[in-house]
Amino acid sequence: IELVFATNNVHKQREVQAVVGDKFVIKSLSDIGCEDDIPETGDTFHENAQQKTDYLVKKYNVSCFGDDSGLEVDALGKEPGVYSARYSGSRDMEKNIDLVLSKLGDNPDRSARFKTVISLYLQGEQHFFEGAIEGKIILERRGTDGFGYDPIFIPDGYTQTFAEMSAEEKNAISHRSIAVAKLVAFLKEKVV
Ligand code: ITT
Repeated sequence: IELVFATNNVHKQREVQAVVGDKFVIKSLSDIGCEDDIPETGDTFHENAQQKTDYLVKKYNVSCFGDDSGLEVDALGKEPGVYSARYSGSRDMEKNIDLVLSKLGDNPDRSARFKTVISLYLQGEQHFFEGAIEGKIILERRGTDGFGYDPIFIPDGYTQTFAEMSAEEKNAISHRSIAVAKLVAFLKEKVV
């Protein structure tokens, strides 16, 4: 079964292909010749994820899935949320992290979570899969691995930031891997 993943990130594509097995062939946007910048204009992760699959269903009539992720900081009213990639107005993550840290200041409420929502459109049906990991925003950056807000996020029960962990350690517990595991479990059950 061919499934289009609404991404151009080959790492994300390979990650899903590796766990889903050979009954599914995961194609990226570039694999199907789609160079469009699919709009992400929703107010929620669910809306944005579904915008991606709706777009592909309408234009290509394919089975497909797409994801949206971000960071929610409780003391900031769950910002940056769907604006995580461009919180400061640009995609410069240095600026985006600085903005989170300065808005939080020395507020003692540091609770936050990363969230991923995956939208799947398969055999005429819409499905969602969610993953989240709770944690805390620290006062200053620590670590150089990972991406995005990883240097300022420590998951609950750990002492290292996501950016101090190895990729394997982070992937074992991350919001994205939780959502992907749910997607893969669903797909495997569908096709026996
Ligand atoms: P695509 O939509 O093109 O796949 P993107 O950069 O928008 O790429 P996401 O929707 O997955 O990626 O995430 C949005 C932003 O949320 C991302 O730019 C990061 O700033 C932040 N983010 C998401 N997952 C993260 C993670 O695991 N660690 C740190 N930051 C993350």
